Amino acid sequence: MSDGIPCMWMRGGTSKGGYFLAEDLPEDRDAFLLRAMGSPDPRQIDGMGGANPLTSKVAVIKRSAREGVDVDYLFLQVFVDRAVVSEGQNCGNILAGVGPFAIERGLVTAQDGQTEVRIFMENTGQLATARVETPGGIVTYAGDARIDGVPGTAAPIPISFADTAGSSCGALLPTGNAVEVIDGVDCTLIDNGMPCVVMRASDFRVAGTEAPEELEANQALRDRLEAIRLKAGPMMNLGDVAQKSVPKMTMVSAAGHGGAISTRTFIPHRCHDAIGVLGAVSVATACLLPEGPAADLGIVPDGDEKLISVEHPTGEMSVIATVQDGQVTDTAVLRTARKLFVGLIFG
Ligand code: NQM
Repeated sequence: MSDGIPCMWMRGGTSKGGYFLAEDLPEDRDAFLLRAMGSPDPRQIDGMGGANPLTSKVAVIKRSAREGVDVDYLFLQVFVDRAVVSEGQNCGNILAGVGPFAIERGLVTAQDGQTEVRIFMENTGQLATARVETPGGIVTYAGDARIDGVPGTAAPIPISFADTAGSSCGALLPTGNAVEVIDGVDCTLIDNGMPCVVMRASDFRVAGTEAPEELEANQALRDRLEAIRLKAGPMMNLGDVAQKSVPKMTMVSAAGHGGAISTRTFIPHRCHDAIGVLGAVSVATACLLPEGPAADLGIVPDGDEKLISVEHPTGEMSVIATVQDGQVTDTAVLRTARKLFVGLIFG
């Protein structure tokens, strides 16, 4: 066992994980993180991971050398049951803890009231801006904001994104089409911050409103989704995705609770209890396309600034999309975060 290294454990949005200063991580980073999380093991019993992809996450943060940027954030997905640490996706939930962490670690000077933190997301090369509550120049995690999928309330952390189209796939619609037919299923292959395959739930003979456990227990459904995913990967310029956590597989149906659309998302082998932040941004954007499963089923408001409520198993995620000349230019979401502990972690 190595000497411990400094780590902050945080809930970011509906995810949870370890936040590290880049300079603190050892050279054998991936081996260290696998040991720290307890992977590979479905229970992660020998480590800090929570036996779910959503609680087996890492943020690596450093002061940025880029103009107009405060910090660089690299997201790492530590696989639960495989010895894989992947830089191959971004995470907009863990992102919610990056601003508070950067201030607490002295990388950003807090203002009295609120502090804006400009974050370069290294996985995809884009900028996010988070606003952190800092009364008296000190980060506060307590507040009145509520996000679905997390009990109670916390300080609001609004996050805005610019230029996320084609973050990993090179273009919003990497094949140039709003609809591709894969294995007989209409698919929108889209990337507005997260590569997603958007399909009608009804094409899989499910309602799309089932509990995640029920969908996970449906092996025939999982097999069909994985077969489509493996074909979609190369079409989306992601190459062979057998060992990757993208693209995400989202089945959509008509909204049932006053939102724009209802979703059930495999990420890609577990069904998300909610939906990822950038996953929701990508699905909301799919609702605004001229055609496709989400465009057909989604109900979106008029105007250039659209509030699109993406329903998921534990509530909804509101995405505000700014549209110019028919293109989504900026998006924003509301998240919260909580500091859980600060200490040394052993790998
Ligand atoms: O899409 C889960 C999450 C995510 C990713 C996943 C995320 C995002 O909920 O931006 O936040 O899709 O693997 O943390």
